[in-house]
Amino acid sequence: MIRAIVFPRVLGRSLEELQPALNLLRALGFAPGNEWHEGGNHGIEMLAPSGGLELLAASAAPSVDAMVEVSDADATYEIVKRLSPSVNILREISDTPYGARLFEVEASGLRIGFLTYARKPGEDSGQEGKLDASGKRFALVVSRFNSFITERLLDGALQALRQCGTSASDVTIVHVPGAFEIPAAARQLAETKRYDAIICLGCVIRGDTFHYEVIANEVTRGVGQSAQETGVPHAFGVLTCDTLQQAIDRAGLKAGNKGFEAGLAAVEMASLRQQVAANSPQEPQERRLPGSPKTHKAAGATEEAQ
Ligand code: INI
Repeated sequence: MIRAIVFPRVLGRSLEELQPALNLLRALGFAPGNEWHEGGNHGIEMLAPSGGLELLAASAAPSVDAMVEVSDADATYEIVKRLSPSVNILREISDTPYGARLFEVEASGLRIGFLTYARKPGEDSGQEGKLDASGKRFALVVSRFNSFITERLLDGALQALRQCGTSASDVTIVHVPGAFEIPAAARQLAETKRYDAIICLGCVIRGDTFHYEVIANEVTRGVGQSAQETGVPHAFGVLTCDTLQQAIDRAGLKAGNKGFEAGLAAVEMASLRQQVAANSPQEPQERRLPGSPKTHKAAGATEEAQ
């Protein structure tokens, strides 16, 4: 009946002293769990999808307090390196004798190892985008309606882009009046083909909005349609909430920051798109002058004017 295990660990006396470790764990996708404050003490759970205890019979204590298995230790290492100097690399990434890729870090006195086990021969986990945004360009469309929420989403998305290696000159920010206007602006940006992904940020609150369903449906449909018809990945960071409290929670407090998640999704999808394109054999393209007839290459096909 065990559902989860949590290791309580004191990393300091104030919340500020936890920040480097919290930033590290958030940057890597740990989800915030319960948070408590009592008698000057604070606890913040950071949760992984699964975990376990490792019991050791050994002559020395382990070099780290926790070991975290990740899907790609090399990509994780790239993210962690950018968090320096608040995070110290204790052991550079390298192969281990037991066939894993491993590195170790320290933040706020907490020592963590990150590792990926090598794949067995013939094991194919499928393609996956990398959280490496270097050299990629992103456009963010942010609605001004409920701006005290959408500006927090924007901060979260920009933080995700920075942590994945995007330079400021590769980021374009466009503001629109409300969520309803997001799809049109996103589409115009996508059609320029200048961006590897578009990040859409907005906030629709049922409590305040008589036509909530109309706007929420339209922005969702419009962003999806723009992604499908332009082929450019669009990340959906538009909050559709029942209450203002829900919106506040999803824009940086209890339930994380959906803008940050949208930023990571944009980076991953931009990378995946590049990988899929690189791995797909290209149809030989015929050069055609504007207005000249289109030709069919299939055997026996006749030439046909467009
Ligand atoms: N726009 C939002 O982004 N969120 C809302 O909650 C909202 N409400 O409450 O109406 C909202 N309305 C404005 C709408 O998106 C358009 O900007 C407006 O209708 C002009 O086209």
